[in-house]
Amino acid sequence: MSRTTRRRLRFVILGAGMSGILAAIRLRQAGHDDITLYEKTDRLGGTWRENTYPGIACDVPAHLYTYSFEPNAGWSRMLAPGSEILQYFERTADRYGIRPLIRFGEEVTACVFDEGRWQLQTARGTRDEADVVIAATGVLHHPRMPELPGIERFGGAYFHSARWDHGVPLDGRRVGVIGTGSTAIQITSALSRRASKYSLFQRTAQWIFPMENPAYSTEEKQVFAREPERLGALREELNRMMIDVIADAVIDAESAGVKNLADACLQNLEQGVRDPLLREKLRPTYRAGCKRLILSPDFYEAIQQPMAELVTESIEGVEPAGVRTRDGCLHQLDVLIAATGFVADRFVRPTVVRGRNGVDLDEVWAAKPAAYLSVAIPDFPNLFLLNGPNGPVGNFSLIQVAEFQLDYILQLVEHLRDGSLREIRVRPEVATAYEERRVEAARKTIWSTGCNSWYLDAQGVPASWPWTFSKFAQTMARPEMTAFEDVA
Ligand code: N01
Repeated sequence: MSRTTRRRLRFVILGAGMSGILAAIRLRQAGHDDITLYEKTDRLGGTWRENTYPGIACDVPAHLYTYSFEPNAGWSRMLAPGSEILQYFERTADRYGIRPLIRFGEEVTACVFDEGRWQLQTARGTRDEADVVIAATGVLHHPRMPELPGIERFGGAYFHSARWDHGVPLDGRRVGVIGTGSTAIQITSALSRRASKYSLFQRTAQWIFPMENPAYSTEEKQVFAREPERLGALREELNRMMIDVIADAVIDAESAGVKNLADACLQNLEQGVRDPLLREKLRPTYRAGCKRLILSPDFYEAIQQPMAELVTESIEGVEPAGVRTRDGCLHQLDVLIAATGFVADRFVRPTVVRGRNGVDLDEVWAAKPAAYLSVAIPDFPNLFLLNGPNGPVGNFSLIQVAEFQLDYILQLVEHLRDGSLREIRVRPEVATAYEERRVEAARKTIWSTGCNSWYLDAQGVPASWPWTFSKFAQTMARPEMTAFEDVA
């Protein structure tokens, strides 16, 4: 088909976070011009709009958490703070003219495939149509609240880490945080010196990898701005480090890399915690890397502050004055924060998605969410996911992951544009075989060695890409078109 007779495709992107903005930019660059992003809130930025807790920063080096086509010479630190990251996305969206494509305050509630097109409806009643839908709805998006008997009687302020109430004063107050995931660790580093009493309620101890977080000097930033090749070299170096030291190590529970990680974490614990009793409380009983590895330069210092207390007794309930633990102790608090993570298996849901012949995504995913290469689902033609189910999560930069996935999707979509395919449907048998291989490999990873984490699906299998990063890059470089079928 000649360029002039190519189909003009209409795209709808769900969500204006990191991957939705990426999709809009790259679709435009590929020559598509009929694009709408639906964003349920009034601001872009996804997770970085929602998570504003004290101490928030990315937990991969910021120069990797950057679009490849939009380097940022100005990152202030190795692990840049969340506010800078949000500004980066806003700036990038403006620079590439994406904001006018976004319909803010419009939550897509239904996507129904009918006669070759997706019919969409929003909570406000807007109806729309698209040839292609890209779900860029994020992963860790639905806060998981703990069950706390008596919480309704608590006299202080109570909220989830992703719903931070900035009206609540913290300085000089008694602050309690539930959880020891990446979020709680960052909050602890930021708050344990500010509170008059800081209580960290730990259910499970965490391995902490001692990642330094140096500031970039003004001179360094100037060099990065002047000499893009220096910035490129830094990015490459950080990429290699993250892949070699973490990402490729954790996929083999018996690898030398995993042992090195464990040694570094253990040394950090032994040298970083002075009080032997506290050290034992902080010592995990599962293997390093089994939960998402926590990278922190200063958590152990923060939890050893005079006003900080690590509470390892389990929580019995909440009373007006604070949290009562099983040993009978009342931990009096003014503020209680649930840093208890997210329901990690929702993806595009609760949007109702119906594919061919009325097949309901919620039913297809009843046992667990799955997608071929985490991008495409049988019976849901021309619907693609970014950072969808079982994609890479092992301390990768999700921007890098989304870029690979998007390049893959763009190649698929080319078949619609040039008319060689009318619909892009992944063959069910191919998707099933892929998922079987993935599950088998996932069982050999360090994530599968006996801890509990948000990486595990309902069957206890790690919901992640279980192979090397280079295998991911190779697989996504070019779609295997025999995996797909057209309209029968
Ligand atoms: O959540 P989590 P998170 N009673 O699920 C505990 C990303 N992230 O928000 O281990 C008591 O990891 C739970 O205990 P246990 C990053 O990918 C990125 O911290 O299940 N405790 C655990 O300690 C990260 O992995 C950045 O026993 C309860 C904690 O709460 C992901 O987000 C920054 C409990 C939850 O940990 C999620 O991290 C921060 C209960 N009822 C986070 N329920 C970036 O830099 C749960 N817990 C991009």
